[in-house]
Amino acid sequence: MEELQEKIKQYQLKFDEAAKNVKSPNELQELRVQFLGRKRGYLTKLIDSLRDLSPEERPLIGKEINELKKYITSRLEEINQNLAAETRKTPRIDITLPGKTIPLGAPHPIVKFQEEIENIFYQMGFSVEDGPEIETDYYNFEALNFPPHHPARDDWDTIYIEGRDDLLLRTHTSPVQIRAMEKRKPPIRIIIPGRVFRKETPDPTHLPMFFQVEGLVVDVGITFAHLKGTLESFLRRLFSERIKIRFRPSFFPFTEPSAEVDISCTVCLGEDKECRVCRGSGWIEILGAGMVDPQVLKNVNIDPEKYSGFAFGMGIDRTAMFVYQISDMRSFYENDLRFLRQFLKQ
Ligand code: 2U9
Repeated sequence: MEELQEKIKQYQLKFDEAAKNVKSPNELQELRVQFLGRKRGYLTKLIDSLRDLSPEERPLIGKEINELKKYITSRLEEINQNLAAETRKTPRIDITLPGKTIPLGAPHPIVKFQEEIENIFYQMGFSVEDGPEIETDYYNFEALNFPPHHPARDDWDTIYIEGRDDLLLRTHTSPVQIRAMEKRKPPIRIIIPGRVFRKETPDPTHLPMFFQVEGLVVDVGITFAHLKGTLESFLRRLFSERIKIRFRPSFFPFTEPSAEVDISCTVCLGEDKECRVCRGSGWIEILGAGMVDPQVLKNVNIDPEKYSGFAFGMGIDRTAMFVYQISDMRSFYENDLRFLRQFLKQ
């Protein structure tokens, strides 16, 4: 009987020792089977050996075995709880699961299109400049030969800064060319893409903020032929070698003579009288341009007797609408991912 009591003690010690090293539910299960297993568990063996005891001794040892069993059962449960809490703290990672896609941003279609334009001019020897979006009346109008209070200003529906009648949101990127000519002497060959602002109610073809690209070339002996050649090669690179190009006389305060540039409709090739893009005319108006007015050169201290220049302007959003056949300019600014994602693989 003493021998059996000693064995019970030994098993308890053995259990405590083994319990310390349990680190996983699997190990816990092994321990459970080792001690409480129905067939070969240590406790089952102890119970079997009760047979060798006298009927007086049996209840005594039986009780001790039962207590050990209760002890082991409650310790196993305790360890089980601890392991579960541990797993909640450090969740196991299933490395066989497919990875989560991290959504990546992408350049806006207008930005991509602007970069395409920049690249073409860059390869023709132009550099890209930028300047302030908030401007003074002088840089936005006066230096560009808009006389004060002249009705021509009304065509540029200007947004003024409240309480500051000298400050406005630039209506075109032209003030940047004025600033560039103030800083540097010719030769000048620059383009200026950027945001411009006009007091407009949004509709499919007008927005109070849109993008423009303007260009300026000033040097000795620049003629209208340079203007034509530069714009023709730009337009053929941007659209297609096969387009037709025509120049129509026009008027801008800052250029003389001035022209508007049309390209043949890239959608119907002039063959669809009902074409939504060119409205059946076969032509799309794409650029404004002209020879820099001598007065504008004088305003920045460049001698118009020695130097001449040409300039041009184009709406980036408006042109992107033709290229991608978008019927409402507002689509570019609504941040609808279904719209934006269509440009991802262009
Ligand atoms: C300087 C001298 C001349 C820039 C020019 C245009 C013609 C033009 C419009 C195109 C569509 C604006 O976005 S739009 O509404 N622009 O037609 N812009 S010549 O001429 C300049 C600029 C700066 C110093």
